[in-house]
Amino acid sequence: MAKHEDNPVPIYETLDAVYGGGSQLEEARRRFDDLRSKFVELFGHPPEVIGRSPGRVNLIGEHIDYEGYSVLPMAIRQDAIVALRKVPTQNILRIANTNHHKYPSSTYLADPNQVLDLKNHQWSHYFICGYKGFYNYVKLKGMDVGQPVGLDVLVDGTVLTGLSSSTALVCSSTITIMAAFGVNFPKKEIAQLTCECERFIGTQSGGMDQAISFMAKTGCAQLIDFNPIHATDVQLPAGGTFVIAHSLAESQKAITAATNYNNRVFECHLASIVLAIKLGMKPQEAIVKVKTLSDVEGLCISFASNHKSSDPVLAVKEFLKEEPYTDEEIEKVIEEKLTTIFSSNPIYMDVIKVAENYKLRQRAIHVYSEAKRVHAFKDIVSSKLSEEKMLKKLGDLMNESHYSCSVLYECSCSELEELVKICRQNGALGARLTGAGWGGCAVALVKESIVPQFILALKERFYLPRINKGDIKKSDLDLYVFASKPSIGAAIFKL
Ligand code: NG1
Ligand code: MG
Repeated sequence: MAKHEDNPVPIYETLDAVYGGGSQLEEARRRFDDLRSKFVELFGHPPEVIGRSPGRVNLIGEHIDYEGYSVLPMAIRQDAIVALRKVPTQNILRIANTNHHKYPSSTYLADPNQVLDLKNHQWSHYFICGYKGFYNYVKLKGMDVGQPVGLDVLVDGTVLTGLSSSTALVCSSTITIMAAFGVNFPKKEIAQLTCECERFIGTQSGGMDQAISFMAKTGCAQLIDFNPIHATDVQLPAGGTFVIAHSLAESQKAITAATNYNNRVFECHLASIVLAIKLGMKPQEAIVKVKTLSDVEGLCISFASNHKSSDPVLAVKEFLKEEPYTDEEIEKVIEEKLTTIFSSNPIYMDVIKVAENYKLRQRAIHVYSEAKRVHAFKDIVSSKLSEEKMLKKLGDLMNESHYSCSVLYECSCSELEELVKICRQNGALGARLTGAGWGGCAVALVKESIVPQFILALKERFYLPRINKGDIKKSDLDLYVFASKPSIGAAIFKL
Protein backbone atom coordinates (compact mmCIF):
# COMPACT_ATOMS: atom_id res chain seq x y z
CA MET A 1 0.00 0.00 0.00
CA ALA A 2 1.52 3.29 -1.09
CA LYS A 3 2.50 5.64 1.70
CA HIS A 4 0.46 8.80 1.44
CA GLU A 5 3.47 10.83 0.47
CA ASP A 6 3.71 8.65 -2.67
CA ASN A 7 0.24 9.67 -3.86
CA PRO A 8 -0.25 12.62 -6.20
CA VAL A 9 -2.18 15.74 -5.13
CA PRO A 10 -5.89 14.84 -5.28
CA ILE A 11 -8.13 16.41 -7.95
CA TYR A 12 -11.76 17.09 -7.01
CA GLU A 13 -14.86 18.13 -8.94
CA THR A 14 -16.58 19.52 -5.83
CA LEU A 15 -15.56 21.50 -2.74
CA ASP A 16 -17.00 19.28 -0.01
CA ALA A 17 -14.06 16.84 -0.08
CA VAL A 18 -11.88 19.66 1.24
CA TYR A 19 -14.17 22.07 3.05
CA GLY A 20 -16.44 19.55 4.73
CA GLY A 21 -20.05 20.55 5.22
CA GLY A 22 -22.25 23.12 6.89
CA SER A 23 -21.19 26.72 7.25
CA GLN A 24 -17.59 26.03 6.23
CA LEU A 25 -18.78 24.60 2.91
CA GLU A 26 -21.16 27.54 2.43
CA GLU A 27 -18.30 29.96 3.10
CA ALA A 28 -16.02 28.09 0.68
CA ARG A 29 -18.70 28.09 -2.04
CA ARG A 30 -19.06 31.86 -1.63
CA ARG A 31 -15.31 32.34 -1.72
CA PHE A 32 -14.90 30.26 -4.87
CA ASP A 33 -17.84 31.95 -6.61
CA ASP A 34 -16.36 35.36 -5.79
CA LEU A 35 -12.98 34.20 -7.03
CA ARG A 36 -14.39 32.97 -10.33
CA SER A 37 -16.50 36.05 -10.98
CA LYS A 38 -13.59 38.35 -10.07
CA PHE A 39 -11.39 36.31 -12.43
CA VAL A 40 -13.83 36.87 -15.33
CA GLU A 41 -14.09 40.56 -14.42
CA LEU A 42 -10.29 40.95 -14.47
CA PHE A 43 -9.32 38.71 -17.36
CA GLY A 44 -12.47 38.32 -19.46
CA HIS A 45 -12.45 34.50 -19.19
CA PRO A 46 -13.12 31.97 -16.41
CA PRO A 47 -10.14 30.15 -14.84
CA GLU A 48 -9.19 26.72 -16.21
CA VAL A 49 -8.15 25.32 -12.83
CA ILE A 50 -8.13 26.26 -9.16
CA GLY A 51 -5.69 24.92 -6.55
CA ARG A 52 -5.58 25.33 -2.77
CA SER A 53 -2.93 24.71 -0.16
CA PRO A 54 -3.35 25.24 3.61
CA GLY A 55 -1.28 27.10 6.17
CA ARG A 56 0.07 25.24 9.12
CA VAL A 57 0.72 25.51 12.81
CA ASN A 58 3.86 23.80 14.08
CA LEU A 59 3.09 22.15 17.43
CA ILE A 60 6.76 21.54 18.31
CA GLY A 61 10.12 21.29 16.50
CA GLU A 62 11.15 24.85 15.71
CA HIS A 63 14.16 25.84 13.57
CA ILE A 64 15.25 22.24 13.23
CA ASP A 65 13.80 21.16 9.86
CA TYR A 66 16.67 22.80 7.97
CA GLU A 67 18.99 20.89 10.34
CA GLY A 68 17.46 17.63 9.12
CA TYR A 69 15.37 16.91 12.23
CA SER A 70 11.73 15.79 12.36
CA VAL A 71 8.97 18.27 13.17
CA LEU A 72 5.35 18.01 14.25
CA PRO A 73 3.01 20.42 12.44
CA MET A 74 -0.66 20.23 11.50
CA ALA A 75 -2.45 21.94 8.65
CA ILE A 76 -5.10 24.52 9.54
CA ARG A 77 -8.31 25.38 7.74
CA GLN A 78 -7.02 28.71 6.36
CA ASP A 79 -5.48 28.39 2.92
CA ALA A 80 -4.27 30.11 -0.23
CA ILE A 81 -6.37 29.55 -3.35
CA VAL A 82 -4.99 30.19 -6.85
CA ALA A 83 -7.23 30.44 -9.93
CA LEU A 84 -5.37 30.23 -13.22
CA ARG A 85 -5.84 30.22 -16.99
CA LYS A 86 -3.22 29.64 -19.74
CA VAL A 87 -3.09 32.37 -22.39
CA PRO A 88 -1.12 30.92 -25.32
CA THR A 89 -1.37 34.19 -27.24
CA GLN A 90 0.45 36.11 -24.47
CA ASN A 91 3.96 36.01 -23.06
CA ILE A 92 3.24 37.66 -19.74
CA LEU A 93 2.07 36.47 -16.34
CA ARG A 94 -0.69 38.69 -14.94
CA ILE A 95 -0.95 38.07 -11.19
CA ALA A 96 -3.73 39.66 -9.11
CA ASN A 97 -5.05 39.23 -5.59
CA THR A 98 -8.62 39.51 -4.33
CA ASN A 99 -7.23 41.81 -1.62
CA HIS A 100 -5.79 44.25 -4.16
CA HIS A 101 -5.36 47.04 -1.60
CA LYS A 102 -2.88 45.08 0.49
CA TYR A 103 -1.53 42.98 -2.40
CA PRO A 104 -1.37 44.99 -5.66
CA SER A 105 -1.32 43.24 -9.06
CA SER A 106 1.92 42.61 -10.96
CA THR A 107 2.91 41.41 -14.41
CA TYR A 108 6.03 39.40 -15.20
CA LEU A 109 7.52 37.93 -18.35
CA ALA A 110 6.51 34.31 -19.02
CA ASP A 111 10.13 33.34 -18.44
CA PRO A 112 11.01 30.55 -15.94
CA ASN A 113 14.63 31.77 -15.91
CA GLN A 114 13.74 35.23 -14.65
CA VAL A 115 15.54 36.33 -11.50
CA LEU A 116 13.47 37.87 -8.68
CA ASP A 117 14.37 41.42 -7.67
CA LEU A 118 14.83 40.57 -3.98
CA LYS A 119 15.58 44.20 -3.10
CA ASN A 120 11.99 44.98 -4.12
CA HIS A 121 9.98 42.30 -2.33
CA GLN A 122 6.50 41.69 -3.76
CA TRP A 123 3.85 39.24 -2.50
CA SER A 124 3.55 37.93 -6.10
CA HIS A 125 7.21 36.81 -5.98
CA TYR A 126 5.93 33.74 -4.16
CA PHE A 127 3.91 32.80 -7.25
CA ILE A 128 7.06 33.20 -9.36
CA CYS A 129 8.89 30.86 -6.95
CA GLY A 130 6.28 28.18 -7.75
CA TYR A 131 6.41 29.04 -11.46
CA LYS A 132 10.19 28.60 -11.57
CA GLY A 133 9.98 25.49 -9.41
CA PHE A 134 7.47 23.88 -11.78
CA TYR A 135 9.53 24.51 -14.94
CA ASN A 136 12.80 23.48 -13.25
CA TYR A 137 11.20 20.23 -12.11
CA VAL A 138 9.59 19.19 -15.41
CA LYS A 139 12.97 19.88 -17.07
CA LEU A 140 14.69 17.75 -14.42
CA LYS A 141 12.15 14.97 -15.12
CA GLY A 142 12.78 15.32 -18.86
CA MET A 143 9.11 16.14 -19.48
CA ASP A 144 8.05 18.45 -22.33
CA VAL A 145 5.34 20.94 -21.41
CA GLY A 146 5.99 23.12 -24.47
CA GLN A 147 7.27 26.70 -24.56
CA PRO A 148 6.24 28.89 -21.61
CA VAL A 149 2.90 30.61 -22.28
CA GLY A 150 1.16 33.57 -20.69
CA LEU A 151 -0.87 32.99 -17.52
CA ASP A 152 -3.73 34.89 -15.91
CA VAL A 153 -3.68 34.34 -12.15
CA LEU A 154 -5.92 35.40 -9.27
CA VAL A 155 -5.00 34.61 -5.66
CA ASP A 156 -7.21 34.59 -2.56
CA GLY A 157 -5.52 33.91 0.77
CA THR A 158 -6.84 33.57 4.32
CA VAL A 159 -3.58 32.42 5.99
CA LEU A 160 -2.06 34.86 8.46
CA THR A 161 1.69 35.50 8.42
CA GLY A 162 3.39 33.19 10.92
CA LEU A 163 1.15 30.32 9.83
CA SER A 164 3.28 29.89 6.68
CA SER A 165 1.17 32.05 4.41
CA SER A 166 4.15 32.28 2.08
CA THR A 167 4.37 28.52 1.66
CA ALA A 168 0.62 28.15 1.22
CA LEU A 169 0.95 30.51 -1.76
CA VAL A 170 4.05 28.80 -3.22
CA CYS A 171 2.40 25.37 -2.93
CA SER A 172 -1.01 26.37 -4.29
CA SER A 173 0.70 28.20 -7.17
CA THR A 174 2.83 25.18 -8.05
CA ILE A 175 0.02 22.62 -8.07
CA THR A 176 -2.30 24.93 -10.04
CA ILE A 177 0.35 25.46 -12.72
CA MET A 178 1.00 21.69 -12.76
CA ALA A 179 -2.72 20.96 -13.20
CA ALA A 180 -3.02 23.54 -15.99
CA PHE A 181 -0.32 21.62 -17.89
CA GLY A 182 -1.85 18.26 -17.05
CA VAL A 183 1.04 16.95 -14.96
CA ASN A 184 1.09 15.65 -11.39
CA PHE A 185 3.78 14.17 -9.13
CA PRO A 186 3.84 12.27 -5.81
CA LYS A 187 3.27 14.62 -2.87
CA LYS A 188 6.75 13.98 -1.45
CA GLU A 189 8.32 15.13 -4.74
CA ILE A 190 6.20 18.27 -4.84
CA ALA A 191 7.00 18.93 -1.17
CA GLN A 192 10.72 18.74 -1.99
CA LEU A 193 10.50 20.89 -5.12
CA THR A 194 8.42 23.57 -3.38
CA CYS A 195 10.84 23.56 -0.42
CA GLU A 196 13.68 24.25 -2.85
CA CYS A 197 11.86 26.79 -5.01
CA GLU A 198 10.58 28.85 -2.09
CA ARG A 199 14.27 29.61 -1.45
CA PHE A 200 14.24 31.81 -4.57
CA ILE A 201 12.61 34.37 -2.23
CA GLY A 202 15.98 34.63 -0.46
CA THR A 203 15.50 32.54 2.67
CA GLN A 204 17.42 29.33 3.23
CA SER A 205 14.29 27.64 4.57
CA GLY A 206 13.63 24.07 5.58
CA GLY A 207 10.91 21.83 4.20
CA MET A 208 8.38 21.64 7.05
CA ASP A 209 5.70 23.99 5.73
CA GLN A 210 5.62 22.47 2.25
CA ALA A 211 5.60 18.89 3.57
CA ILE A 212 2.62 19.44 5.87
CA SER A 213 0.79 21.44 3.23
CA PHE A 214 0.75 18.35 1.03
CA MET A 215 0.73 15.50 3.58
CA ALA A 216 -1.96 16.85 5.92
CA LYS A 217 -5.05 14.76 6.69
CA THR A 218 -8.21 15.82 8.49
CA GLY A 219 -8.10 14.95 12.18
CA CYS A 220 -4.41 14.36 12.78
CA ALA A 221 -1.09 16.13 12.95
CA GLN A 222 1.93 14.73 11.08
CA LEU A 223 5.39 13.76 12.28
CA ILE A 224 7.45 14.89 9.29
CA ASP A 225 10.84 13.25 8.72
CA PHE A 226 13.30 14.54 6.13
CA ASN A 227 15.89 12.96 3.84
CA PRO A 228 13.70 11.44 2.51
CA ILE A 229 10.44 13.22 3.30
CA HIS A 230 8.12 10.88 5.22
CA ALA A 231 4.90 11.65 7.11
CA THR A 232 3.41 9.69 10.03
CA ASP A 233 -0.11 10.40 11.32
CA VAL A 234 -0.15 11.69 14.92
CA GLN A 235 -3.45 11.41 16.78
CA LEU A 236 -3.73 14.29 19.27
CA PRO A 237 -5.49 13.84 22.64
CA ALA A 238 -9.21 14.60 22.20
CA GLY A 239 -9.52 16.63 25.39
CA GLY A 240 -6.99 19.25 24.26
CA THR A 241 -7.32 22.03 21.71
CA PHE A 242 -4.55 24.05 20.06
CA VAL A 243 -5.50 27.72 20.08
CA ILE A 244 -3.60 29.97 17.70
CA ALA A 245 -3.05 33.63 18.57
CA HIS A 246 -1.29 36.20 16.39
CA SER A 247 1.17 38.51 18.16
CA LEU A 248 0.29 41.31 15.66
CA ALA A 249 4.04 41.73 15.18
CA GLU A 250 4.69 41.16 11.47
CA SER A 251 7.75 39.00 10.82
CA GLN A 252 8.86 39.95 7.31
CA LYS A 253 11.09 36.88 6.98
CA ALA A 254 12.12 37.61 3.42
CA ILE A 255 13.31 41.10 4.33
CA THR A 256 15.00 40.48 7.69
CA ALA A 257 16.52 37.16 6.64
CA ALA A 258 20.19 38.21 6.81
CA THR A 259 19.99 39.11 10.49
CA ASN A 260 17.30 36.63 11.52
CA TYR A 261 16.33 33.45 9.72
CA ASN A 262 19.35 33.04 7.42
CA ASN A 263 21.65 34.13 10.23
CA ARG A 264 20.48 31.21 12.38
CA VAL A 265 20.82 28.72 9.50
CA PHE A 266 24.42 29.92 9.07
CA GLU A 267 25.19 29.76 12.79
CA CYS A 268 24.01 26.14 12.90
CA HIS A 269 26.13 25.34 9.86
CA LEU A 270 29.22 26.88 11.50
CA ALA A 271 28.48 25.14 14.80
CA SER A 272 28.32 21.77 13.06
CA ILE A 273 31.67 22.31 11.29
CA VAL A 274 33.43 23.49 14.47
CA LEU A 275 31.97 20.58 16.47
CA ALA A 276 33.09 18.08 13.81
CA ILE A 277 36.67 19.42 13.95
CA LYS A 278 36.72 19.46 17.76
CA LEU A 279 35.55 15.85 17.64
CA GLY A 280 38.45 14.83 15.42
CA MET A 281 37.42 15.51 11.83
CA LYS A 282 39.98 17.24 9.58
CA PRO A 283 39.00 20.87 8.81
CA GLN A 284 39.04 20.34 5.05
CA GLU A 285 36.85 17.22 5.39
CA ALA A 286 34.44 18.93 7.81
CA ILE A 287 34.02 21.93 5.50
CA VAL A 288 33.01 19.64 2.65
CA LYS A 289 31.00 16.96 4.47
CA VAL A 290 29.28 18.70 7.39
CA LYS A 291 26.31 20.97 6.59
CA THR A 292 23.89 20.53 9.48
CA LEU A 293 23.93 19.60 13.15
CA SER A 294 22.34 16.24 12.33
CA ASP A 295 25.44 15.49 10.20
CA VAL A 296 27.61 15.70 13.31
CA GLU A 297 25.16 14.22 15.83
CA GLY A 298 26.79 10.77 15.56
CA LEU A 299 30.19 12.15 16.52
CA CYS A 300 28.61 14.06 19.43
CA ILE A 301 26.79 10.97 20.69
CA SER A 302 29.88 8.78 20.55
CA PHE A 303 31.75 11.43 22.58
CA ALA A 304 28.84 11.46 25.06
CA SER A 305 28.80 7.67 25.31
CA ASN A 306 32.41 7.78 26.61
CA HIS A 307 30.91 9.78 29.46
CA LYS A 308 27.98 7.39 30.09
CA SER A 309 25.50 9.60 28.24
CA SER A 310 23.77 9.59 24.85
CA ASP A 311 23.00 13.30 24.81
CA PRO A 312 24.78 15.21 22.00
CA VAL A 313 24.41 18.39 24.10
CA LEU A 314 27.22 17.02 26.32
CA ALA A 315 29.66 17.42 23.43
CA VAL A 316 28.34 20.90 22.65
CA LYS A 317 28.92 21.99 26.25
CA GLU A 318 32.39 20.43 26.22
CA PHE A 319 33.64 21.93 22.95
CA LEU A 320 31.69 25.13 22.21
CA LYS A 321 32.36 28.06 24.56
CA GLU A 322 29.56 30.18 26.11
CA GLU A 323 30.78 33.49 24.68
CA PRO A 324 29.85 34.23 21.08
CA TYR A 325 32.48 33.40 18.45
CA THR A 326 34.14 36.07 16.30
CA ASP A 327 34.91 35.36 12.61
CA GLU A 328 38.60 35.12 13.52
CA GLU A 329 38.01 32.55 16.26
CA ILE A 330 36.04 30.34 13.88
CA GLU A 331 38.58 30.81 11.06
CA LYS A 332 41.32 29.70 13.45
CA VAL A 333 39.53 26.40 14.07
CA ILE A 334 38.50 25.72 10.46
CA GLU A 335 41.85 27.04 9.12
CA GLU A 336 40.09 28.96 6.32
CA LYS A 337 38.44 32.39 5.75
CA LEU A 338 34.63 32.31 6.00
CA THR A 339 34.39 34.51 2.90
CA THR A 340 36.52 31.96 1.03
CA ILE A 341 34.54 28.88 2.04
CA PHE A 342 31.11 30.42 1.44
CA SER A 343 31.92 32.73 -1.48
CA SER A 344 29.52 30.79 -3.75
CA ASN A 345 26.59 31.19 -1.36
CA PRO A 346 25.15 34.74 -1.66
CA ILE A 347 22.76 34.12 1.24
CA TYR A 348 25.61 33.26 3.61
CA MET A 349 27.76 36.11 2.25
CA ASP A 350 24.94 38.53 3.17
CA VAL A 351 24.86 37.08 6.69
CA ILE A 352 28.66 37.36 7.09
CA LYS A 353 28.49 41.03 6.05
CA VAL A 354 26.18 41.97 8.94
CA ALA A 355 26.94 39.39 11.67
CA GLU A 356 28.94 40.73 14.65
CA ASN A 357 29.53 37.28 16.13
CA TYR A 358 28.08 33.79 16.20
CA LYS A 359 26.40 32.08 19.15
CA LEU A 360 27.33 28.55 18.13
CA ARG A 361 26.82 26.86 21.51
CA GLN A 362 23.39 28.33 22.19
CA ARG A 363 22.01 27.52 18.73
CA ALA A 364 23.36 23.95 18.84
CA ILE A 365 21.91 23.25 22.29
CA HIS A 366 18.52 24.52 21.09
CA VAL A 367 18.54 22.33 17.98
CA TYR A 368 19.59 19.10 19.73
CA SER A 369 17.22 19.62 22.65
CA GLU A 370 14.32 20.63 20.40
CA ALA A 371 14.80 17.53 18.23
CA LYS A 372 14.47 15.43 21.38
CA ARG A 373 11.34 17.28 22.48
CA VAL A 374 9.64 16.38 19.17
CA HIS A 375 10.16 12.65 19.79
CA ALA A 376 9.13 13.05 23.42
CA PHE A 377 5.91 14.75 22.22
CA LYS A 378 5.22 11.90 19.80
CA ASP A 379 5.92 9.24 22.47
CA ILE A 380 3.60 10.96 24.95
CA VAL A 381 0.62 11.17 22.58
CA SER A 382 1.01 7.47 21.78
CA SER A 383 1.51 6.47 25.43
CA LYS A 384 -0.99 4.93 27.85
CA LEU A 385 -0.94 8.01 30.09
CA SER A 386 -4.26 9.35 31.39
CA GLU A 387 -5.47 12.28 29.29
CA GLU A 388 -4.89 14.61 32.23
CA LYS A 389 -1.26 13.56 32.60
CA MET A 390 -0.73 13.50 28.83
CA LEU A 391 -1.94 17.08 28.33
CA LYS A 392 0.19 18.28 31.25
CA LYS A 393 3.35 16.68 29.81
CA LEU A 394 2.65 18.02 26.31
CA GLY A 395 2.16 21.48 27.74
CA ASP A 396 5.45 21.26 29.63
CA LEU A 397 7.27 20.30 26.42
CA MET A 398 5.73 23.26 24.61
CA ASN A 399 6.86 25.60 27.41
CA GLU A 400 10.40 24.18 27.29
CA SER A 401 10.42 24.61 23.53
CA HIS A 402 9.38 28.24 23.85
CA TYR A 403 12.08 28.89 26.46
CA SER A 404 14.72 27.37 24.18
CA CYS A 405 13.51 29.33 21.13
CA SER A 406 13.41 32.54 23.13
CA VAL A 407 16.58 32.31 25.25
CA LEU A 408 18.92 30.07 23.23
CA TYR A 409 17.74 30.75 19.68
CA GLU A 410 16.59 34.34 20.30
CA CYS A 411 13.79 34.21 17.73
CA SER A 412 11.04 35.59 19.94
CA CYS A 413 10.00 39.24 20.39
CA SER A 414 8.35 41.33 23.11
CA GLU A 415 4.83 40.84 21.72
CA LEU A 416 5.26 37.05 21.61
CA GLU A 417 6.69 37.02 25.15
CA GLU A 418 3.68 38.98 26.41
CA LEU A 419 1.23 36.79 24.49
CA VAL A 420 2.74 33.51 25.71
CA LYS A 421 2.71 34.78 29.29
CA ILE A 422 -0.96 35.76 29.06
CA CYS A 423 -1.78 32.31 27.59
CA ARG A 424 -0.13 30.60 30.55
CA GLN A 425 -1.74 32.92 33.09
CA ASN A 426 -5.18 32.14 31.67
CA GLY A 427 -5.20 28.39 31.66
CA ALA A 428 -2.96 27.20 28.82
CA LEU A 429 -1.20 23.94 29.74
CA GLY A 430 1.59 25.06 27.42
CA ALA A 431 2.21 27.96 25.04
CA ARG A 432 4.99 28.72 22.58
CA LEU A 433 5.86 30.80 19.55
CA THR A 434 5.22 28.82 16.37
CA GLY A 435 7.01 29.14 13.02
CA ALA A 436 10.12 31.24 12.41
CA GLY A 437 9.29 33.68 15.24
CA TRP A 438 10.41 37.34 15.41
CA GLY A 439 6.64 37.99 15.26
CA GLY A 440 3.85 35.86 13.85
CA CYS A 441 1.83 33.51 16.03
CA ALA A 442 1.83 31.64 19.31
CA VAL A 443 0.11 28.30 19.82
CA ALA A 444 -1.39 27.28 23.18
CA LEU A 445 -2.56 23.85 24.36
CA VAL A 446 -5.84 24.35 26.20
CA LYS A 447 -8.29 21.88 27.77
CA GLU A 448 -11.26 21.58 25.41
CA SER A 449 -13.62 22.48 28.25
CA ILE A 450 -12.17 25.96 28.85
CA VAL A 451 -11.45 27.07 25.27
CA PRO A 452 -14.22 29.74 25.07
CA GLN A 453 -13.19 31.50 28.27
CA PHE A 454 -9.51 31.13 27.37
CA ILE A 455 -10.07 32.91 24.06
CA LEU A 456 -12.17 35.56 25.82
CA ALA A 457 -9.36 36.17 28.32
CA LEU A 458 -6.85 36.62 25.48
CA LYS A 459 -9.20 39.06 23.78
CA GLU A 460 -9.51 41.12 26.95
CA ARG A 461 -5.90 41.00 28.09
CA PHE A 462 -3.92 40.98 24.84
CA TYR A 463 -6.10 42.30 22.01
CA LEU A 464 -8.42 44.84 23.66
CA PRO A 465 -5.56 47.26 24.51
CA ARG A 466 -4.45 47.00 20.88
CA ILE A 467 -7.99 47.63 19.63
CA ASN A 468 -8.11 50.72 21.84
CA LYS A 469 -4.78 51.84 20.34
CA GLY A 470 -6.25 51.30 16.88
CA ASP A 471 -3.80 48.56 15.88
CA ILE A 472 -6.66 46.26 14.88
CA LYS A 473 -10.41 46.44 14.37
CA LYS A 474 -12.67 44.67 16.88
CA SER A 475 -14.51 43.06 13.96
CA ASP A 476 -11.29 41.34 12.80
CA LEU A 477 -10.58 39.75 16.18
CA ASP A 478 -11.61 36.23 15.19
CA LEU A 479 -8.98 36.29 12.44
CA TYR A 480 -6.23 36.70 15.00
CA VAL A 481 -7.20 34.26 17.75
CA PHE A 482 -8.99 30.99 17.07
CA ALA A 483 -9.14 27.31 17.99
CA SER A 484 -7.57 25.17 15.25
CA LYS A 485 -8.34 21.60 14.20
CA PRO A 486 -5.98 19.39 12.15
CA SER A 487 -7.18 19.96 8.59
CA ILE A 488 -6.74 18.48 5.13
CA GLY A 489 -3.88 19.27 2.75
CA ALA A 490 -3.47 20.65 -0.77
CA ALA A 491 -5.99 19.88 -3.49
CA ILE A 492 -6.78 20.76 -7.10
CA PHE A 493 -10.28 21.59 -8.33
CA LYS A 494 -11.63 21.08 -11.83
CA LEU A 495 -14.95 22.84 -11.21
P1 NG1 B 1 7.56 30.23 8.65
O1 NG1 B 1 6.96 30.43 9.98
O2 NG1 B 1 6.54 29.84 7.60
O3 NG1 B 1 8.38 31.40 8.19
C1 NG1 B 1 9.93 29.04 8.67
C2 NG1 B 1 10.42 28.02 7.64
C3 NG1 B 1 10.31 26.58 8.14
C4 NG1 B 1 10.90 26.42 9.53
C5 NG1 B 1 10.30 27.50 10.45
C6 NG1 B 1 10.92 27.42 11.83
C7 NG1 B 1 9.95 28.92 5.44
C8 NG1 B 1 9.15 28.79 4.18
N1 NG1 B 1 9.61 28.12 6.44
O4 NG1 B 1 8.51 28.94 8.78
O5 NG1 B 1 11.03 25.75 7.21
O6 NG1 B 1 12.31 26.50 9.48
O7 NG1 B 1 10.52 28.80 9.94
O8 NG1 B 1 10.71 26.18 12.40
O9 NG1 B 1 10.85 29.73 5.53
MG1 MG C 1 6.70 31.33 5.55
